[in-house]
Order: sequence, then structure tokens, then C-alpha cells
Amino acid sequence: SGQGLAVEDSALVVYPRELPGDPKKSFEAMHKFLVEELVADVADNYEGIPAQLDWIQENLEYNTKGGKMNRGMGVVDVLRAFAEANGRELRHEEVCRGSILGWCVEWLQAFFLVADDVMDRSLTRRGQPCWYKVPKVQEIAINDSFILEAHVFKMLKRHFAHENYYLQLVELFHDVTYRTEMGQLLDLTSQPMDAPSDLTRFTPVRYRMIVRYKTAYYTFYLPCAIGMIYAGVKDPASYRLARDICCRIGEFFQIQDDYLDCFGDPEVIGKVGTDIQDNKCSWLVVQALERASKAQKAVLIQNYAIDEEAKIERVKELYRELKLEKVYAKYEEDTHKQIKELIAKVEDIPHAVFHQFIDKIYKRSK
Ligand code: GPP
Ligand code: MG
Ligand code: MG
Ligand code: MG
Repeated sequence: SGQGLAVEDSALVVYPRELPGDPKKSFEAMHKFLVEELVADVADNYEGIPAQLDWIQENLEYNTKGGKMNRGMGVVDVLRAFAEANGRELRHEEVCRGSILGWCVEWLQAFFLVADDVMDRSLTRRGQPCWYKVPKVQEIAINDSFILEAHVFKMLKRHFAHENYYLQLVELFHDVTYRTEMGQLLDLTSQPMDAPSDLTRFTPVRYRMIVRYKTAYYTFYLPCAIGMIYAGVKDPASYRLARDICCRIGEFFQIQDDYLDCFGDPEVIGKVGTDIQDNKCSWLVVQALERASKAQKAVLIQNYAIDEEAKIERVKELYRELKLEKVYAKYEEDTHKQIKELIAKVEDIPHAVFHQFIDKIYKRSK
């Protein structure tokens, strides 16, 4: 090993002395700090050659930034909600450390997205070409996604190895990653490839299963459980309750994602939808099948899952005929109300934790 500060050497960490008052700017300032640490670690401990250093830096700049940062900043918000429930504010050091945990979630998400875009053959992400679409990258994107995942555990080790909850935190990240991968598998195998005209796998039950696993765990339960671990919550029942509510919120969030894939503005959502031609078990197709006549089902069978502009447009037309925009608006209203009712019954987790999540996504357009 080299002369430098090993990234794992948590005793020697010096946090930025000050952070901007604006929460977003403050969170972003910690990004710079973490990228510097990770790149210095490669230089110091892995005989990093300039080409590698530049590549890793570019991977990080390209893939961990430019998102809404809801998940990452959500971690700091959860920590704050717990502190405020105990009548105190977050200390500066806690904001730094909470931001690092938040960035761990963002890094995990970057790992997922880089890989997901390859699997979904997507074209754009966060308003720029997907990483694998960059000419010099292509298949290297797969390895880059693994590197992003490895960084999560580097950051956890460097900053949290000395904490008594370190193992719990690491196991949480492993568990949530595995669940997300199972969800992704379910997502990718819900397309009836053997029989193109068979839409029987697009059921509400299967849909719910896919979205809980591929989205809800890492998007909502992970930030929530990180905060609970940090706050010293021990009771497994509390974690189960948090999981159930976060899964409901996550389902809501993914239904919005599916809706926006078809009806959102690509300029606003930063990506061009591909669910129809990708033969996805999207909320829209599930709802369409629930309502379609025999003739309308035939239209779906003839036009779904084909990468041709006219066929994609025909499916969208059918969605409009079935008034799915209205179905969605009603779903959004009703579910929002139901989730608020669920939250009202929670006893030992500050309600602000969940309200923050739902308030950030209700009626979102991106
Ligand atoms: C989002 O689904 C799901 C993920 C990002 C999880 C990926 C998991 C892996 C283990 C790689 P999506 O494909 O609908 O997202 P988007 O619409 O943003 O492409
Ligand atoms: Mg996908
Ligand atoms: Mg995708
Ligand atoms: Mg999507």
C-alpha cells in the first residue's frame, strides 16, 4: 500500500469546517469532498495511474450528479426529523455525516441507473446521453457501475467503521441492494418473450411485487432505515412498520415514474420514455388491460413492445381512449389520502419522516 491516507482510516477524517446554509448547496459541497477522497484513495493505495484517476473521476461527475437528490437529501431530513423529535437540532458534524450517508444512497442509485440504462436500452438520463451511450464508454459502463457500488462500501467504512451500528448499516445496504436486484430481475422477466401476444404476466399483483422490490426499498425504506439506525431505534417492529409505509410510498412513486414515462415531458423528466417498446410491465399497461374490451386488447397485442413510432403512438392513443390520465389523477388523490392515514397511526417514528417523503413527490412532474 502507498503512503496516503487509506480511505478506510476513519479516525483521521477532517470534515469541511463550514457548509453553505442552503440545504442543496450544503449537500452538494459534501459531494466534492467525497469525490476527492475516493480519487485520492486510488492514487495513494492502488498505484492509480492518471488514466484511471481521470476515468473514475469522470464516471463520478457524469453519473452521481444531476439528479433530484431526493433520496440523498432525504437521509439528512430523516436525521433532522429524529433530532427535532428529541427537541434538538442537528450539529454541523451530523450534517456532514448525514450527507455522506445520503451520498451513499445516491452512489447506490448511480450504480443501479448506469446498469439499468444498459438493460433498458435507454438513450438519455438526467438530460444527457446515458453513460453507456458515450462513445468511449459502451460496455465499460458495466464495470463502472460495479465501481460505483464498491464506493458505497468504501465511504461507509471510512466514515462509519468505528460506530457500533456499522455492521447494521452495511447489512442494510447489502439487503436493500439484493432486494433491488430481485426487483430488477422481476422487471426484466415480466415480458413474455416466448409468446409476444401474451399479456397475462401484466397483472396488478405482479406489478406491485416488481415496484416494491425494484424501487421502494432503495428509494424510501433505505433512507428511512438509515435514519432509524443512526437514531438508535432497536425494535424490529418499528422497522417493519417503516418498511410497510415506505413500500406504499415507493409504489406510488414508481406509478408516477411509469405515468411520466408515457405522459411526462422529456425536457422536464430528463429522459425519453421506453416502456411501451421495451414491453414493460408498466402501471399503464396493467390498468389498460383491466379496462380494455376484446377489441382494445387486440390493439395492445398488435402494437405493444414494438419499437416503431406509429405503434408506440397507437398504444398511447389507446391509453387516452381508456382515460388513463383520469384514472391516474384519481389514483394519486386516493393513495395520497390513504398514505397520510397510515402515517397518522405511527407511534414511535416521527411522522415528519414520512410526510417529507410524500410531500416531495405528490403531484410531481419530474
Ligand atoms: C427503475 O426502473 C429501477 C431501477 C433504477 C433499479 C435498477 C436495479 C438494478 C439492480 C440495476 P426504471 O427502469 O423504470 O427507471 P427509469 O425509468 O429511470 O429508467
Ligand atoms: Mg428498468
Ligand atoms: Mg430504465
Ligand atoms: Mg421508468
